[in-house]
Amino acid sequence: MIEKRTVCPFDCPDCCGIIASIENGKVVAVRGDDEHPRTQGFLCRKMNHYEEMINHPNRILYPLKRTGKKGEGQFERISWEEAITSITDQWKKIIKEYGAQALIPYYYAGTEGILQQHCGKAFFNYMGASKLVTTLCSSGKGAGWKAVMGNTLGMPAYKLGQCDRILVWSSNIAATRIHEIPYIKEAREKGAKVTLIDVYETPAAAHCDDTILVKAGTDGALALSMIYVMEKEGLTDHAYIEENVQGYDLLLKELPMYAPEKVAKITGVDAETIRELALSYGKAERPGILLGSGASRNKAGAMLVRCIAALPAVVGSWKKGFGISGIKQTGEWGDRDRIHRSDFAREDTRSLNMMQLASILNKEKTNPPIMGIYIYSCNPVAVTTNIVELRKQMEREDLFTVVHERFMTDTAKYADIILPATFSVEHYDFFHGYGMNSVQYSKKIVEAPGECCSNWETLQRLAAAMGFEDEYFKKSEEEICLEYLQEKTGQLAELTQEEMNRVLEGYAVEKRLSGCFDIATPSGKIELYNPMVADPLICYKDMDVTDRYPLHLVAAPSLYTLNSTFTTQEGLTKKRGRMTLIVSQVDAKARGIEEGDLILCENELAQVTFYADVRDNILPGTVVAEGIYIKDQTIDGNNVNALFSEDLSDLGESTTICGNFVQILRK
Ligand SMILES: Nc1nc2c(c(=O)[nH]1)N[C@H]1C(S)=C(S)[C@@H](COP(=O)(O)OP(=O)(O)OC[C@H]3O[C@@H](n4cnc5c(=O)[nH]c(N)nc54)[C@H](O)[C@@H]3O)O[C@H]1N2
Ligand SMILES: Nc1nc2c(c(=O)[nH]1)N[C@H]1C(S)=C(S)[C@@H](COP(=O)(O)OP(=O)(O)OC[C@H]3O[C@@H](n4cnc5c(=O)[nH]c(N)nc54)[C@H](O)[C@@H]3O)O[C@H]1N2
Ligand SMILES: [Mo]
Repeated sequence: MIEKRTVCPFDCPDCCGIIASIENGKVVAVRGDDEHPRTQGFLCRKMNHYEEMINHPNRILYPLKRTGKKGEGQFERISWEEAITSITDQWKKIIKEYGAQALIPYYYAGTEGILQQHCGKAFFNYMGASKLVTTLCSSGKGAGWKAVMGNTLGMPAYKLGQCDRILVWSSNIAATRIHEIPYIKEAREKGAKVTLIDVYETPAAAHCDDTILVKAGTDGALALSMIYVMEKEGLTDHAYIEENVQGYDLLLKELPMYAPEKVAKITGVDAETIRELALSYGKAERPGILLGSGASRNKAGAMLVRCIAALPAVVGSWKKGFGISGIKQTGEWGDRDRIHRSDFAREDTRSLNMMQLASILNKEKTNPPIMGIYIYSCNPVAVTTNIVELRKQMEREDLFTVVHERFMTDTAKYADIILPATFSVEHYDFFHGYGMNSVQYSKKIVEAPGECCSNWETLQRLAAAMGFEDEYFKKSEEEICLEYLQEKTGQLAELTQEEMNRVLEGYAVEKRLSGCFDIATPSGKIELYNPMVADPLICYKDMDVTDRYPLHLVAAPSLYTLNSTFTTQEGLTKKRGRMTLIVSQVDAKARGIEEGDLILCENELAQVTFYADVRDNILPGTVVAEGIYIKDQTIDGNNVNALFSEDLSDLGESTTICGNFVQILRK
């Protein structure tokens, strides 16, 4: 048996180091890498048995051609040669008849590796296909941050350990940010109080001193009310504001609207709790916020983030490097455009938003119509929105669908041709975690089973058959990775030779940032007033609730799965349990619903059946669905995403999967 170093490829801030045990050319076990600077030998419950996923009997090992109806999942094996010829013949036909923009790639973060995640951009830019706007995750949060802080980096996560007051805001750290927990523990041991602010009491509460439940989407009002109290109590830092903050004078005039008594009605948080929260935050020497993404996934999500971003500005804690973590907290490692190849793109190419896939595929809505889609590293039929309509569009007989996958996902079932994809241990790639400022080269450590092929090598085969002549498409993935890592750009330029040698050997190398950054906005100030955006001054924006659909529906992560990844792992899905909707006792009682009842959750888009999980630790008016259930694991064929619209956030065009409304009734 031999051991090789690798990295967790999945979409999570942590980017854990892994040691894989290999026997007879197969990964037979994995453990955390003790030498990883941050994750230090730890792996989450999902990754402890990565080998089971890699060696799973249901893996797709050969190219497949559809034999049944779209969506049914019946396929037969074909050769790679036949697959490549059928795909490229069809693409050439589409390009001739409709133009290259009738084709679109569709991808997201099945793997976080920089090459394998983004390599399709070079290919489809070269082709001239429609571009995809990739806002499935937290672009609203990013845009809100940018509107206030410009390109300033957030607080590095390790600084949470030095904070004397912490707000874990809209993040289920027990599921999604496990490596922040030791910092929070460290701070608590030194006496810091830690408060969770969420719409329901998640498992993250076990790592906090108390929980404040807030009505979904109203956190902006809560933050502004905290500013109201801190201003009144003399806890704002006027000298800092004078020099570094733009628009506070304008905000002061609006603050009376945000008195705790008024905001209590908006947020469901009582006035006394708001006051206490504000006082403890305002009095802290080193206050820190760990901001997750949930609260930003609604139509006013970027504005909500702008309000929260104002908190460290008005108390002046940024000057000591204490502010907000969980957001843009890593620098760039190298020049990503080496992979994206925007130089291949044509200027007049249209861009289409991935959250609106059902509309994109609707020939009446998109002109020229989309006639071909190439989906890789993403499972849109399970993870995006408006999926009842999406399935209908995916059934279009004249839509040519290629899916590059590892498993027979809900999406792959709609493919005309499926191509078999590799796991991270079977291809070359490089990573840099989004929660920690590190870089790691991930070598191919075992041969792929069957005829599985990596994202890049698959595109190379397609490029050859399309007649793409640029030399770039002839480079091996190992070559691309090594050239990228050895070009001295971004933070790669700051590595010593010794550190670079470690990177090339496959170790993660971390660069610790101080957290004391210059404000990188156009004005050089923190912009509570930003004249470049639609609502220049930060404010609270109301949600449009209707009587018909009075409950705010929130999608939240599960401890046992990662989006739709890991839904193939029987052990994990068993622990995750059946598909439930978390409902408050008040809302349940009002509808005669009891724990475990089958309930129908509905709005204008769909009706979805759940089991009721009735709790007292969620505010009335909000219902929560944890995790993504693939079709076979749902109760009536639909998961929660059937209830989410294609609406986008105010800035950043992000998904609004935490901001739609529903009604529930007992079945
Ligand atoms: N186990 C596991 N780990 C994961 C993932 C997973 O699915 N499972 N997903 C990965 C991905 S893709 C991402 S983007 C990251 C996300 O990780 P984070 O950015 O840390 O965010 P989440 O934990 O997803 O945040 C969701 C939380 O926000 C809460 N929330 C929703 N709306 C509101 C609101 O209006 N106000 C407040 N205060 N809270 C609200 C939800 O109840 C939920 O607890 O995690 C990654 N890690
Ligand atoms: N209800 C609900 N919906 C959500 C969320 C939620 O919490 N709740 N979270 C949202 C968020 S934050 C995100 S980021 C998205 C995530 O949505 P996606 O990016 O679609 O993520 P996954 O569902 O994990 O699916 C990734 C797919 O990529 C495949 N894959 C993995 N590695 C490779 C590879 O190397 N090559 C190829 N070709 N394929 C590969 C996997 O088999 C898997 O089917 O979902 C969003 N949707
Ligand atoms: Mo995400």
